[in-house]
Amino acid sequence: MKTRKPAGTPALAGLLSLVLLVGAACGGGTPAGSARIGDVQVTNATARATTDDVSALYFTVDNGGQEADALVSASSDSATMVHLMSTAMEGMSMQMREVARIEVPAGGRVELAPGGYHVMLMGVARPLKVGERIELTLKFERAGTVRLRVPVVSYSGGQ
Ligand SMILES: [Cu+2]
Repeated sequence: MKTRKPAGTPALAGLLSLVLLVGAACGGGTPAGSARIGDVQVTNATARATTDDVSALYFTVDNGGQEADALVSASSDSATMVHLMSTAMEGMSMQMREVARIEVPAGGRVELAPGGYHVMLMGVARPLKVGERIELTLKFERAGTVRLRVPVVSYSGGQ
């Protein structure tokens, strides 16, 4: 059973949500490597420090909505080419393939991680060093486009 709130409460709640919205827009409450758009939450984004002009980005996507969504493209001003890719064993070797979309089920989670899905950067203009942050824009089919700042970290092992 829902109880009726006192008359003054809705206005106060509205004001509070407005304050939260402004805070989020200024990036005040959003940690690096995280962003939210609609029902989609991106967390723990990291970019691989470079030794050449190639890098990979990894992050977690949670879909809190009732409808399936999908990551359909990514872009960054740090690289000339940005692709969605999967890594999988094919025969005896690990193969990377470009994918058109990465599905995020309703109420579900997808992890982009070494050895699996990742966002590949090619033609990285200048070396990405540990501790700096790069800009990343992600486009989701339903939720829309979100921009985040991604910390560069050191990884060992394959992409
Ligand atoms: Cu790749």
